[in-house]
Amino acid sequence: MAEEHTLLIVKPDGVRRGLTGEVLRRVEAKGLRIAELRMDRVDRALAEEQYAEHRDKPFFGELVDFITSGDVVVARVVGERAVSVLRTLMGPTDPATAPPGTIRGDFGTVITENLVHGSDSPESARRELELFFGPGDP
Ligand SMILES: Nc1nc2c(ncn2[C@@H]2O[C@H](COP(=O)(O)OP(=O)(O)O)[C@@H](O)[C@H]2O)c(=O)[nH]1
Ligand SMILES: [Mg+2]
Repeated sequence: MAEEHTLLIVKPDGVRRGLTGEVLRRVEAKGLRIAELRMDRVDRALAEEQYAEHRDKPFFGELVDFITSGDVVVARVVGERAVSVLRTLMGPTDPATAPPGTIRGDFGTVITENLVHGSDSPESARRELELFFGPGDP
């Protein structure tokens, strides 16, 4: 058993399009558990910290503008290998080529508006969960 915690964000496009329930349904149906959940608004400082690894990328400004453009839903998701299981449910970054059956593959075409964020490693998950939920569980 290797239960992990990871951060899920339903991005502003997902919330605006009424897909929050669909995303959470898939997470729960897969067998992961939603341990904490809230609707939130990401300010620029938090967005820049969350996406610090992308600071020098050409799309950084667009990414920060987008994630701060509307309400998001943030969740602490827990379960066996939760980090990689959530990433598999999400699908690859570009929804235009993400396979059908994945969240990104089923609901989008534009890379900036790819519906969901999920931590990419247990280390990222710890860092990002602390940003959004404060110190606490792993
Ligand atoms: N416009 C644009 N946005 C990108 C590109 N690569 C990544 N992004 C956006 O930046 C977010 C963070 O990138 P990354 O961590 O590499 O992807 P993720 O972990 O699959 O979300 C992605 O979810 C996309 O919304 C790109 O080449 N162009
Ligand atoms: Mg990432």
